[in-house]
Amino acid sequence: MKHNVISIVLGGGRGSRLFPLTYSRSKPAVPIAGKYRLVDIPISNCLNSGYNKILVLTQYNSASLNSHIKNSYHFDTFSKGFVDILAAEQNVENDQWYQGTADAVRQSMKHLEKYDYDYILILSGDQLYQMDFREMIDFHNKNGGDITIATIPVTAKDATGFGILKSDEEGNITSFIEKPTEDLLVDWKSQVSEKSMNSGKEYLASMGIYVFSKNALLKMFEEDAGDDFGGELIPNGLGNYKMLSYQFDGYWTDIGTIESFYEANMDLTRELPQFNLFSACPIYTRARMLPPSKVNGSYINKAIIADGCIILADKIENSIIGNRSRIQKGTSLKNCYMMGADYYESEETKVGNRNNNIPNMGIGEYSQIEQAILDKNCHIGNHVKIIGGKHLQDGDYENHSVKEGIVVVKKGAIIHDGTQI
Ligand code: ADQ
Ligand code: ADP
Repeated sequence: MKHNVISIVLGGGRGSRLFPLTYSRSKPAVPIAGKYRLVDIPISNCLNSGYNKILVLTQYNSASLNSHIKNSYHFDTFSKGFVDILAAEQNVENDQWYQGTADAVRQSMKHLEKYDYDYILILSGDQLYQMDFREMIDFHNKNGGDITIATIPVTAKDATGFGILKSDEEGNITSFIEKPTEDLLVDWKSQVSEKSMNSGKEYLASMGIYVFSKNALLKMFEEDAGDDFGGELIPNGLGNYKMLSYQFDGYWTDIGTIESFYEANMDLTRELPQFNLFSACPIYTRARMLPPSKVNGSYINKAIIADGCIILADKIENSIIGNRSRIQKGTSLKNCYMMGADYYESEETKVGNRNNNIPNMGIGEYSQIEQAILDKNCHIGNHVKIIGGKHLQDGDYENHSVKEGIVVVKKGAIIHDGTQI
């Protein structure tokens, strides 16, 4: 059945947990898997589900997000499709930025008035998964829901980071608690499949993916001035609205922190990754017209190599090499996500680099890099050694940060010959 849906992607607050990747760009613009941006995931899920009216809410607008959306998502005039960015704006009635997820949606409602829709699909901007939202909205419709929350079984360890709920046999949500502390957890186990139970996943978590019937959402906003869905509107609304749990059993992961972002990217390099990039439902992104990548004399294993790269490296293992990366001879990379570059340096620029003692963009000769994320446009010299791991202390330095043992080299950083991290 065809539903009239508007999708709202919550593009993120300050994105401080992804710092320094979000230092100069908004969270939805963070590059993932060598050639995509975080925002491409929820947008592609919407498009693959047949929903092409999409708003991306972001706390601050950035040139890179704008240009990415503008260059990636084109619709023909007859489809009425769009992907628009709504950045938090100060205006006469409101001098505050979005205070939370519900507040962000509430403030955007005025922009929706001009559209005809029955359902609002609210999505997080920092999750990796593939989901057919049509099935979720069919479920919502068939069961007469006011609100449907996509849910997934998680372990006790993970449960404290999510909204946890219980539902009856028909899927009606009977109780909900946002990010319960460990001591509260005992009371929150749910009936889950045998497979989930065997892997210790006995708690039903909200995936932060919501379907609202239009009138239910408008009424909720009238009745509840709260700023957050998970913290306020959902638990407060229990009993007054028909809230349903829609259990999802595919791969889903939150990528809001450096550690989870890194793990999700590294997972893609496995022989059989949990997230399928090679599916009939494509992840859309910007078509860049780059040349195919070129590799000379390298040993490459379990790696994803994006477009436009020139690789002379000695060895690349369990790594993602992003667009336009250049890696010189003798260098080895292991467990790395190199985001690549936004442009190629001209011969003139390279002469300038040499005169100023700056390594060219990319990675130089005989360097060794392990357990690291290299943001775009890095200049890493010869004989550089960057070895991430738990032996490193978390911290933020001029050219890099360390989080949970993962070294993040900042965008455009200049790492001189012989540097050791
Ligand atoms: P969290 O992910 O912790 O929990 P939150 O930080 O509110 O919730 O973020 C939800 C999404 O909205 C993220 O994509 C975030 O970047 C974005 N977002 C947050 N504030 C925003 C703002 N002011 N403007 C625009 N976007 C904003 C939520 C639910 C839990 C659920 C988890 C699942 O509250 O119940 O379990 O998602 O990940
Ligand atoms: P990020 O991916 O880090 O968010 P942006 O998307 O803001 O970065 O930057 C990418 C865009 O900027 C690309 O379109 C690229 O062509 C352009 N760009 C950035 N720096 C340069 C430069 N020094 N010379 C030419 N183009 C550049």
